Amino acid sequence: FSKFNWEDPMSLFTSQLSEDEIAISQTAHDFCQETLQPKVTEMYRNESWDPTILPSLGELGLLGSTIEGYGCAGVNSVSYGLIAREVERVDSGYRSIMSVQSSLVMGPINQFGTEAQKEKYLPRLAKGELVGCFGLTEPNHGSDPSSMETTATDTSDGEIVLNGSKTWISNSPHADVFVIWAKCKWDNKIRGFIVEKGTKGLSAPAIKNKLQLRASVTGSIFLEDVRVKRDESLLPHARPGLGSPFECLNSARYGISWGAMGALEACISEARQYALDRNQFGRPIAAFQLIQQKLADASTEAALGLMCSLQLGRMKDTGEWSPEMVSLAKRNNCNKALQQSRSLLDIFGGNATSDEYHCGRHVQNLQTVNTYEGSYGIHTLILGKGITGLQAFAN
Ligand code: TGC
Ligand code: FAD
Repeated sequence: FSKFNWEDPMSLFTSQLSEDEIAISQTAHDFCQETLQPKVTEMYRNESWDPTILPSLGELGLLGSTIEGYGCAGVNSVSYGLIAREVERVDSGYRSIMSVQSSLVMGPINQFGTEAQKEKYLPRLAKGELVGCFGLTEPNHGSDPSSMETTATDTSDGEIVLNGSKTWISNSPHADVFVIWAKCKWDNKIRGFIVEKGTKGLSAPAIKNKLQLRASVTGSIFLEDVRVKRDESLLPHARPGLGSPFECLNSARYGISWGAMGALEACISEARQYALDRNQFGRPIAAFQLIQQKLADASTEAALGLMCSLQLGRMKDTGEWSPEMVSLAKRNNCNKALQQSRSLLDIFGGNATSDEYHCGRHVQNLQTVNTYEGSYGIHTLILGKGITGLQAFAN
């Protein structure tokens, strides 16, 4: 028998990854632990934005990493997942900063943009010189973006006028490049537009005093008669309708399925060490059965969740995946990470209250992670539709 390794219970990482994937994972791990981990508590306390994070991720080739060319690394989907796992091992908010830039901004520009748009934006987004954000959610329309109220009007002189508002938008207060989804007045179909910071009528104030994801800045987007040039702004290769924004979400949701497991692994590691170090009744609390059950349950869910994400990544890399598989992985892994990290938090007793320990911060963050990019309930219904053929979202 090979020796049991609690950090890799099913030997996934020693037996299932290529040398390149292990090297990318290790690079991301070292950077995240050496550079991001020491500053996360302070950033979470102050809800601050660190302008060095995206450039340093860019320097290592970790932004838009699956894109070929334009200064991007061109790695496979499994590697992208491994990067998300390492970033979220530190904080879900950092992973948000990274995955919005990669999957939700560089992704649509690469997939649906013109050559000129790709050359203009992708190399600088890949370096982290430009910050991107993705505006789909609106104050009155979150789970149901098809009812969005933001509009695009064609002025027939080559310009588009955008009006509306978006809310809960990661990175927006610091964004240089806004990918905005709007309903076009000429055919009532949703299309994507690139809007640059500084365009008249565009503003993106921060939403302050969040209880979760405080290390990632989140904001609104207001568009008041924002005029853009149609050939510079419209993403022309996006299929009119919701299919194109959902394609971006498929990639981000897949990354989140890995990331949530990274956050849970961080909680397991910290709770295990705490339980070994903390004595009550003359013994380490790790020796008590109730504590061991929590660690066993959490380790089992992390191992199963990682196997699921790895299989999905392999299917993405061979093109044999489906959006329902993404929903299964996103739904399961986020929810299991939330439940199990919450259970592990009990191990810290009163110290669960202190931000000296990271588990409580992960629990807070995972509430959001279980909600954005399609809530647990919405992914339940996507799977329900896949299983029965009947949609239950609306009448
Ligand atoms: P429905 O009629 O089912 O579909 C509309 C069109 O979209 C196509 N489609 C997809 N295409 C690709 N991938 C998918 N996963 C797709 N799902 C649907 C579909 O084929 C159809 O195409 P067509 O050509 O026939 O028009 O759509 P619906 O309006 O009934 O909505 C269904 C529902 C509820 C599943 C959907 O609206 C949904 O997923 N809601 C959740 C919204 C959401 O996830 N928002 C995320 C906002 S971004 C974000 O949260 C970023 S946080 C990032 C971070 O910080 O990490
Ligand atoms: P609602 O849609 O109002 O849902 C409320 C509850 O009702 C949920 O539990 C939901 O599951 C349930 N529900 C809704 N419809 C149904 C139904 N048919 N059947 C059963 N239950 C249902 N959006 C972006 O566009 N870009 C971003 O960068 C972004 N970043 C975010 C960052 C943070 C920190 C947060 C909190 C959110 C972010 N979002 C972003 C928005 C996020 O995607 C939405 O919050 C999410 O999609 C849920 O929408 P909602 O908040 O409007 O909730």
